Amino acid sequence: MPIRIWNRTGSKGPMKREGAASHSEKAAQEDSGQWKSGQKIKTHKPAVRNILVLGKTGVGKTSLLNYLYGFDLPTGAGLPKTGKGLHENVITRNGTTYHVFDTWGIEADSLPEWRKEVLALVRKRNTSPHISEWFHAVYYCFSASTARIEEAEVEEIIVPLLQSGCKVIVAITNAEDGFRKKEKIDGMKQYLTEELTKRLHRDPQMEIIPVVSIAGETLAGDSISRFGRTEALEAAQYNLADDIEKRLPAIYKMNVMNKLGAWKERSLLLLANGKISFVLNNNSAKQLIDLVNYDLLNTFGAIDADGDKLEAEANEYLLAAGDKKPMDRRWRPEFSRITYVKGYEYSKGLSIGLAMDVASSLLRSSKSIRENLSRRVEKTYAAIVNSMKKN
Ligand SMILES: Nc1nc2c(ncn2[C@@H]2O[C@H](COP(=O)(O)OP(=O)(O)O)[C@@H](O)[C@H]2O)c(=O)[nH]1
Ligand SMILES: [Mg+2]
Repeated sequence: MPIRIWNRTGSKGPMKREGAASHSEKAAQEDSGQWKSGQKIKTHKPAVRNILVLGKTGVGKTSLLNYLYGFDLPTGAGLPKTGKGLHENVITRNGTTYHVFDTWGIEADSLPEWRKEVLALVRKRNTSPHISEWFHAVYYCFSASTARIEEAEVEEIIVPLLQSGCKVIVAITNAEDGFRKKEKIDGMKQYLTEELTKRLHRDPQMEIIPVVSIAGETLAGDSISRFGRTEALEAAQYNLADDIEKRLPAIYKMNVMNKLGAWKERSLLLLANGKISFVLNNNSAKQLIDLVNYDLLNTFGAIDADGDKLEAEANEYLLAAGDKKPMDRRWRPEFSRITYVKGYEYSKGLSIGLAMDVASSLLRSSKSIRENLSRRVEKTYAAIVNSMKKN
């Protein structure tokens, strides 16, 4: 299991919100940079939106981004198709910074490869403890000119994205009037909705928006104007509070699992290799288990510190977004803090039991002691993890 080490330096100060503030209170808080609880916040996180655009080569991804965000990125077939990947463009509008990720190189035959890459990237960013890394919306483009929708695009990209809680908007590009265009667009909408409903077993709740990103002329000489910008931008509108509420518990949980997993690995290693002596009155087995328990307490401490940090960051973002809804205090899933692994005590010192200890010690190999202790570690780990699964 990969172990994520979170940066836990930085100020530790959970900014708990006491309750919802009214609009005027909120304004006052913003002016003074204070929460209702009176804790000062020095820096406001700027509003950040991360937008990703996906779809096969030539469907009009780059043109859509130019239209929606006012970029001037080169489009069209004349472009050298060098390499594959993501290209990040940044623009600030009304105090919000948009990081817009254009993609290129998705040909039909490279879909499986792409799916893996794109989904891994989206997952990595969407589960980051840093809110500024989350993707806020993904535009998936299909062109109404070809009206082609590959099953793999739906099944292997859009469905997993929706399942992971990502906001996906389908843009039907090249939506200008043309031969049987309306029929094609309606057909695409219907197909997508049916396929997604079938696969998700629910209403996909996904907006499908026809767009014309490039002004032009029809063959008959009529001019075509662009459209769909307002709808496309509105569909990507984003409620930070909702998103935080949705994502934070899972991210916190993942960190708990990673930290506990790391503790288990360290403990098993220690129990497999730590010194166990059989000299009379030796407490080496107990010392090993003391180390394991001490490490577990430290692990709980680290989990709490990470949780506080996550909460503090979320609150900073909520404040910057002018949100007035208090963060639900129950966002941190509870788990039972089993504070010790019961130790096998090889000897209790000079006591009446000493003779018996010595006798039993001769019967126990260090191997069986190690096995016994390792099992206890596994059991403790399983008990803690199971206690968290319930909520
Ligand atoms: N008529 C029309 N042409 C478009 C539209 N969107 C893109 N195009 C054209 O389609 C071609 C491919 O667009 P591009 O944005 O480079 O596609 P990408 O490979 O997905 O980034 C370019 O020649 C664009 O001018 C549209 O809505 N209407
Ligand atoms: Mg492009």
